[in-house]
Amino acid sequence: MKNKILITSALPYANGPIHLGHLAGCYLPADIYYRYQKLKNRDVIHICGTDENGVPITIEAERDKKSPQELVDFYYKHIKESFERLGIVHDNFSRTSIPLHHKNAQSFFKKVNDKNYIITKRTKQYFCPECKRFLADRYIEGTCPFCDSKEARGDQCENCGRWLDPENLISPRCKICGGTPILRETEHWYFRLDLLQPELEKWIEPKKHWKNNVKRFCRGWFKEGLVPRAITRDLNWGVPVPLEEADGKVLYVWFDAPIGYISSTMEWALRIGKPDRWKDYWLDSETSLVHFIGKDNIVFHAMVWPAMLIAHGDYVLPSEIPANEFLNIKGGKFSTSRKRAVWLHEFLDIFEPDLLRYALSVNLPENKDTDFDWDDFQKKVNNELANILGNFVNRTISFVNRVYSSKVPAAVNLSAEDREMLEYLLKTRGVIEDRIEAFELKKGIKALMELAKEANRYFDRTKPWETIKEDKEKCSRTINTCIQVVDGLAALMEPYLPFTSKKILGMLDIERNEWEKVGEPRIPENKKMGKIEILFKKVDDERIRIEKEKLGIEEAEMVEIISIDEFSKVEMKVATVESAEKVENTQKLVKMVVDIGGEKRQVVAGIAEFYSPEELVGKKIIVVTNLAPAKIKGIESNGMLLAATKDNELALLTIDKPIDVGAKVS
Ligand code: B3M
Ligand code: ZN
Repeated sequence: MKNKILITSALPYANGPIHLGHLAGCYLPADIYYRYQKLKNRDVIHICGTDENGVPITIEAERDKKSPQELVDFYYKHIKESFERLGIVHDNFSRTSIPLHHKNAQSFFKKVNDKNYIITKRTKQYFCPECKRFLADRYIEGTCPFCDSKEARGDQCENCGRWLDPENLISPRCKICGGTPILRETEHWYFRLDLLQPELEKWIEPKKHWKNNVKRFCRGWFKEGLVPRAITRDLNWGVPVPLEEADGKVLYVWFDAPIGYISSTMEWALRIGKPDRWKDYWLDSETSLVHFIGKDNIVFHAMVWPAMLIAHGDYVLPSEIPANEFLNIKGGKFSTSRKRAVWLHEFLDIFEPDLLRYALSVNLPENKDTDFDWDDFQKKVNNELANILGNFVNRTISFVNRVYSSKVPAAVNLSAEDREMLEYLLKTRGVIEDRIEAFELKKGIKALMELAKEANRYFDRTKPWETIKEDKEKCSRTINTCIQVVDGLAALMEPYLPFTSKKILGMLDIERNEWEKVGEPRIPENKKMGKIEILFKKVDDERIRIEKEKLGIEEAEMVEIISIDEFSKVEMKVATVESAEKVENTQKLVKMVVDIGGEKRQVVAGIAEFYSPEELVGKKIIVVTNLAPAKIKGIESNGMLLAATKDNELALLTIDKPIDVGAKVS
């Protein structure tokens, strides 16, 4: 890792509040990474701001019956405050509607234009006869030509992530009136991605360690061959195209938005009274530029933006693009436009910020989509934060208060056991460092929780409540060791749980954490403790019930509609169970051999609590036969049987009149 780090997180559109999906996608990971780098005393800044231009804003403004300016003013403030409440720290949180950004984006465009990376094309564009206007990207919806999603927008399909041109859509419709648009001639400016493909490929080639989702995307695009893309729009809101002949046109929002990273850094430099400071990052090839984004932004950050930077020529290119998958809410996608979400500001009206930071950190969609679930949230808070982490800190400090009049006892003659505990602390620091540097933040927080578990075990094993009577010296060094671990935990949790970390520092009466000292006994003998506090209040069932009910209304609407084509990809057949046995050392699993008609398959299923092996043999059941084989507890399962479940009941699907084994189900 280079020593100078410029962290950005995707600029959220100022068209709605922040929800948990946004946070898990990039804002929380960026903050964890930033706080960690700060603790390591690196030269690092975190830059963000709201994305306030383009169609995403005008559409929402029309819907809300507000002017675009009113809308962005409202959400800029709203988003900034929500981030602050969650403890997300930005060195600068800017907006792309400010004059500085307009000027900067225009000069970027001009330079790229002067270098002949931009051409004009007269093309036909959709015009709505009903609304009497050209329909810029998101004003058109239709069917995605790649994945068949019915709700693809004119600029991008949210379902498959492809970047689209409005003309690509099948059965286009006007988003304002629902009518069918017609094609009319207009002129637009196109960015020559085609010219930049060779250099882009060369640039991406060595990024071997990048996540698969990013590399896969790029490979796909290169294979198809890049083509010039329109970077202007017929719209009256956004950054005007800085050319006389482009009256009434603005830059496409995805052209100006990433330039916003530079503008925000410039604004920061001005604000701190060192107007040239931004150059130290953007103009120095020694800067590590790290873009935290969600997977729907990959194409713009890993292809279009680097191509823009190469074309421009002055600035550093991204070093890292950690792109997370999606956090779903019980199987459905969070979405601002569809108003189905758990909103950050509402969450924080009820719960402490660190509860959310923890629940999201241990469940980050780093390599695959994950789910947010209220029951799971409750378990994480009560069973992990409160019962493990909170418990250890609390039992240690209350012991000091009760037995040692709130003063840290001495650590004389540490035993092997005590030293092992401190070594475990030091080792955990190393693990967390390695994981965070590798953008595996989830593993970092898990290592922290393991440390808290180990610390509780150490406390239980050394039994200070007994040794205080029998072996006072042992008791004293045990508690001293525990205090050092509490201090170490405070430092190691700071990137993830900054509010809790601060509370612990208060309880230890210590000014600040020192990352590099974690593992050394930093808290001196006789140090007087501060005021003790409860770290985590448990979340009760009633609260969870209320939250689930709030979502429950929306849950019904959440059933995803799929096409017949998607459904017919699933091959199901009638099968008979030839033999069945319980899988040893498991409660639920049964291993079966089933005949699916001329072929025998081994299938493992979690039905032991509902059917005995004897009951199963001879039964005719329905099996999905074209699933990729899976290993369940190390045993290969090559098929999935169908069953209905509700409230702890399970019934296998079968046929209601005789038919041959192997018959297809559809
Ligand atoms: N505003 C998209 C989004 O919020 C877009 C990101 C811009 S990053 C330069 O998902
Ligand atoms: Zn699509």
